Amino acid sequence: MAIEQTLILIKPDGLIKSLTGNILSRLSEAKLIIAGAKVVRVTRELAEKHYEHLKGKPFFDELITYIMGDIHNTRRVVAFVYQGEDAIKKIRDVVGDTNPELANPVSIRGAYGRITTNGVFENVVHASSSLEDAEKEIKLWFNPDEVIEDLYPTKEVVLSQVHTRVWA
Ligand code: IDP
Ligand code: MG
Repeated sequence: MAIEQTLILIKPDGLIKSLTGNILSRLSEAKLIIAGAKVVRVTRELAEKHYEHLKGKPFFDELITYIMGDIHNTRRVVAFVYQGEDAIKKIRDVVGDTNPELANPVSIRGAYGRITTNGVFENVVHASSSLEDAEKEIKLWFNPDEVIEDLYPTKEVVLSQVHTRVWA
């Protein structure tokens, strides 16, 4: 079976419910390696790119508000790249169905997710659902140097006049 990589996000509800440790323990059942990890401030632009396939759905605006952290007052998610054999399916199995009420009760979403009165599925984590989605999502959330493996082709560019912050 092929080595794959997949993007996992601990969504704002997972963070404020203090579920990070539990979620990582459950994900470790898939016996994969972590190739990248970081805390990300979620801008509207990032949120809308991540969920662009859902534009036009009745829950889209609420979903963007949710992933940006505006509902839970925490504008951050924790992002991981997991890598290993059959990673996408293995992680999706541990994560469970999109709808937390239909998800297997022992899956992460089944155990910790809920449907809000606004109808948003607050399902605690995101996990890529196909190879194509994984590539698109990992490239969106991580720069090549933030992932410890060479996952996709890169190119070198010379940047001039780049303004960046350094420690004072
Ligand atoms: P996935 O996260 O299982 O891959 P997607 O269809 O890609 O599911 O949807 C992205 C996210 O949008 C879901 O995780 C969930 O938070 C939300 N969502 C999806 N479908 C619905 C719905 O029918 N009602 C409310 N929220 C939904
Ligand atoms: Mg999806």
